[in-house]
Amino acid sequence: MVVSAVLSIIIIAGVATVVTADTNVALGKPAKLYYACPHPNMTDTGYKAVDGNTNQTMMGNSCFETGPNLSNWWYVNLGKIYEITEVKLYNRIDCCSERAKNIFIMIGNSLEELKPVDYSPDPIGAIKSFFMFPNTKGKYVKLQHEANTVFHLCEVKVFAK
Ligand SMILES: [Ca+2]
Repeated sequence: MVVSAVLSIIIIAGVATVVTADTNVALGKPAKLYYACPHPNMTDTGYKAVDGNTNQTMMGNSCFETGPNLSNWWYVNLGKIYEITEVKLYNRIDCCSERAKNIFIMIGNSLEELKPVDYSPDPIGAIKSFFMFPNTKGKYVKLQHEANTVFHLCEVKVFAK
């Protein structure tokens, strides 16, 4: 009887975890990048990283692309302050994946007070998750790319409580 009761509690706890799973709060939010590639018909493609499409090829019309700058950035305005648990980056995989390196992840309540919370000196591979320390809060998530090349990603998910 006692064992049964304990098992019930564990099962209930498991269900509760699923129900309260962190959600991607970047989806569809305003996103900007430093400098869109001056390709015909391309303007500011920052929104493509929050369009919900995780297609990782440039032909899939799902990826943003900057110019070939010494430094690049991309940011999303989450609309309000969230406790952020994870930032998940989807790299372009049809070409040039190695360009997504030397990326600082910055979080803050405004663009003027961003703080670096993680850094990837190496190429991120196809998909990379960055898990935040507890109580990491912010309204803006910015990626600072210091690789002296084009910066492209196909989706950025920001999970929050
Ligand atoms: Ca996308």
